[in-house]
Amino acid sequence: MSSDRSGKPSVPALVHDSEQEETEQMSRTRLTLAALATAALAGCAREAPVEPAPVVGAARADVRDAGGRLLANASAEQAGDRVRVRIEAAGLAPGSYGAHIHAVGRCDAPGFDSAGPHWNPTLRQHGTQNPQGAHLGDLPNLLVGANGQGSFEISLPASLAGGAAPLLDGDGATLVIHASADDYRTDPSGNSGARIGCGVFG
Ligand SMILES: [Cu+2]
Repeated sequence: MSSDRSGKPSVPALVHDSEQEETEQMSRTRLTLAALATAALAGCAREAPVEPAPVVGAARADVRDAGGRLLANASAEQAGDRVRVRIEAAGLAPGSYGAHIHAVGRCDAPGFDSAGPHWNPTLRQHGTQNPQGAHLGDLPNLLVGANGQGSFEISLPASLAGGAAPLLDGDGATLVIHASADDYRTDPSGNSGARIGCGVFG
């Protein structure tokens, strides 16, 4: 392929570009026509049909202690190209707790070692304040107030299902809560202590 001085491919690429543009223009036109047809149909109906939001997946996890007592509810939802994770305390004493997505969907009490390490498909170290971090499964600490309430929501650049490294891969995933706060920098677990609660995403 020939190149101009800037190093960019010249003639063949231009031909290709214009062909591509034509194709894109045609599909844009088709989309516009389809949208107009839909709008026209909607206008005729007594009630305009509401286009349902695409269901792309959601998972939940009940985080329980070794005795089976509920500590928190967690959810993970695909929203565009991100996964939105929510956690809400439901039976934790006031305090700050490390919370992570762990790589294996299995919660064997009492130690929950079966949940494996943090979910880390990008092979980083632990912690958002670690220059080599962070794990994709690293989450903010769950802060529980005097009234027992606490929650957070975070959006991760990840896939719930499908793609190269989905959250719900063959061996699943868990939400683990630790005894202490995560310092956001110490590999591999932020000095967050024992695993006191675990819930399998499903
Ligand atoms: Cu953890």
